[in-house]
Amino acid sequence: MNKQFPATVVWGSATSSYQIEGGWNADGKGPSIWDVFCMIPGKVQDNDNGNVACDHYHRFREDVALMKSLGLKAYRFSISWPRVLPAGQGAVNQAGIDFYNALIDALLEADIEPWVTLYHWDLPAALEFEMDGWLGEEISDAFAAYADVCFRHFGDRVKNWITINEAWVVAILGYGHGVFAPGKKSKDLPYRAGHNLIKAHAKAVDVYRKKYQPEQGGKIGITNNCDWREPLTDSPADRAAAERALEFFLAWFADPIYKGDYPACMKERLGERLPAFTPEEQELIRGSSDFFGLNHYTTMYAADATHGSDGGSVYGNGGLSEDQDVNLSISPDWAMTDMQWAIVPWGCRKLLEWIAARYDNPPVYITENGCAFDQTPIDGQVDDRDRIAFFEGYLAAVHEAIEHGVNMKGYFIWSLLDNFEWASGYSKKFGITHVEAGTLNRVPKASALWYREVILKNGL
Ligand code: PNW
Repeated sequence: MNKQFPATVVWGSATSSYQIEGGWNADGKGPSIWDVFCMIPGKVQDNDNGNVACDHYHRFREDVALMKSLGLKAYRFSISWPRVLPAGQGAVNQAGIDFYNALIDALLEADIEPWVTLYHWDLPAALEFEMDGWLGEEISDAFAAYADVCFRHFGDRVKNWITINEAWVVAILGYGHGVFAPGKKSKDLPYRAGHNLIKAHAKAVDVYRKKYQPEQGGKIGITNNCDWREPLTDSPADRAAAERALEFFLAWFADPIYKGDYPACMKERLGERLPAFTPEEQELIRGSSDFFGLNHYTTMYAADATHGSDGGSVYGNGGLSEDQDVNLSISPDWAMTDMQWAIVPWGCRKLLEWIAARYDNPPVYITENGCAFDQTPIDGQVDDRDRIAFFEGYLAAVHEAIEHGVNMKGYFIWSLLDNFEWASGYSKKFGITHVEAGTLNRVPKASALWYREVILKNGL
């Protein structure tokens, strides 16, 4: 990586609470829907669960020391809602507050900027029972009340807030394909869940802006995920299909926030199946993100399927493909990660340029980019050249996007630690640090040391 990035780019790595913390019932924490989902035989590969995970709840000081040794300037983590509010609402668990206070203080002590996600999928199980989770009318207010607790306790030191991580995954994988908690399979529920996720985000931002931002002076936004969709051929039909696929993926959530409403093509195709915002809701939602958070992993070809969709693949696909009339495919020439996600750096550049064009060049933070590869440590060292090649490619693409005028502000590697990869359990390893199952010893991979060089070269 010989290219120089603007000195203002924030360099970090990311994790999420359920994937690394463990301590699933420690010190008063309530159960989350992922705690429960993992108990159901067959939902997660090898019936793995996050009960212990990387034991970060007990070992966070070691992990912060590791981050410091890697030269990270920023660390994105998420707060476990049921650790702070065991029943999802009402009584606060002081031990949960103490844990995040200690983590935030340790990060600041190490000169690492905390980037805090409020919701990375571990919904309090109580709210699944009582409010029907993200399908319930009351859930957005419950989320805003939880966010208020976090701003109040942590906002004096946390200046970068992300409300919701990847509403698309929550809606499509949690309520459409049912492969993630709460495991519902439906053609209509994803759009209802998505609607409530957007409202929850906007209400939390409203609380922050009215009650905390003037005094605390931080930024708040949302992180959405999107793959790139490249037209399979140059035909107008395939080009339109690729555009439609991007609209059903990213504009579903970004259009309401940047333009005040769902994309026209979704409204036309879904009709009554897509809930509508009231004018008051539109007012609250429009402009509700101080930055554009983006998680990006891969690229697929999109072809028009107006005359018959192949239904698409379940995991890592573009949503409910029959609603879009899009067929997705990949090129046999593309290298693949262990997730079977294609490595296509130019797709990242094209996506960044698509976002800049559609949303008037907002400040963009790539809050996740990374790859799963499994390398065995040899003499306590991991030589993960595939991962280094991946980051070389994607960072070069990001650099090109900057040269083309994209307002790129930050880049976070997913992930700091090998961790619990949701329905794939511990079988997929995204970390730049190897965590040995059983012993939980942390070994920085070669990519971590390579990343330190990139940061040193580009840091202030
Ligand atoms: C993201 N898809 O998940 C999450 O934010 C992380 O928690 C996760 O570990 C990481 O990416 C790697 O998977 C995704 O099917 C899960 O397109 C599935 C998809 C995308 C992102």
